[in-house]
Amino acid sequence: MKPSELSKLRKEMSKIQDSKRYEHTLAVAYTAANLAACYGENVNHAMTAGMLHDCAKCLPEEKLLSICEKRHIQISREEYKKPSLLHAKAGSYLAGKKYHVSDQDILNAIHNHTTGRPGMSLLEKIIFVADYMEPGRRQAPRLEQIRRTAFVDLDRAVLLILEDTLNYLQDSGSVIEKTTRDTYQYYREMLDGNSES
Ligand code: DGI
Ligand code: FE
Ligand code: FE
Repeated sequence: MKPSELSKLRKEMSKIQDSKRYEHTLAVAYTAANLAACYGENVNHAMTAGMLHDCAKCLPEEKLLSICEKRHIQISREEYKKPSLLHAKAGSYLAGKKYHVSDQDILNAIHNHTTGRPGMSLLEKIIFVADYMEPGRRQAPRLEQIRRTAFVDLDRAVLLILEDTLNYLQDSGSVIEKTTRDTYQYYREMLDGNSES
């Protein structure tokens, strides 16, 4: 994706997203670009994935379900209960189909940006972390610590985010997708050993 194509994507997103979501999109793209520069990832790929990660966020739930059903994208029990989670998978599909992204790593970064996945690539981790820490986010606990950690230990930042997300979801009684738990377990075992279950 050339810089000129990136500016096309920006225009597209400004058309389909409300202003708050569009601000978030730009902030994720630039935060991801900075993390990419820090860790030696392709900055252009990071910008593209950041720009498109929420391209399906403004679609109604029925549309998210119908895109996934039609394209035989697997839908879990939790996703049927909370179809908004599907904006990541549907967004990845649209990034390829509608926005002509062919790089599989970019498509995966969009696909996995909400739940993460065990063994994420560098780009996937960058998008996962950028989505959570972009400057417009205000309400999360440990945000300052996570923002600092992101530039020195990306895996640790992923773990802190998953820990806080799971706590939040548990406290609010939300359905929790298995992948979110599996991703947390994976990074906890990787970083802190597997002494606890
Ligand atoms: O689309 P965004 O709001 O920018 O961010 P996102 O795609 O990471 O979605 C954020 C929400 O997703 C956040 O409130 C946490 C939630 N989330 C992540 N994993 C799960 C989840 N929500 C439920 N119900 N279950 C999960 O496993
Ligand atoms: Fe999202
Ligand atoms: Fe987002």
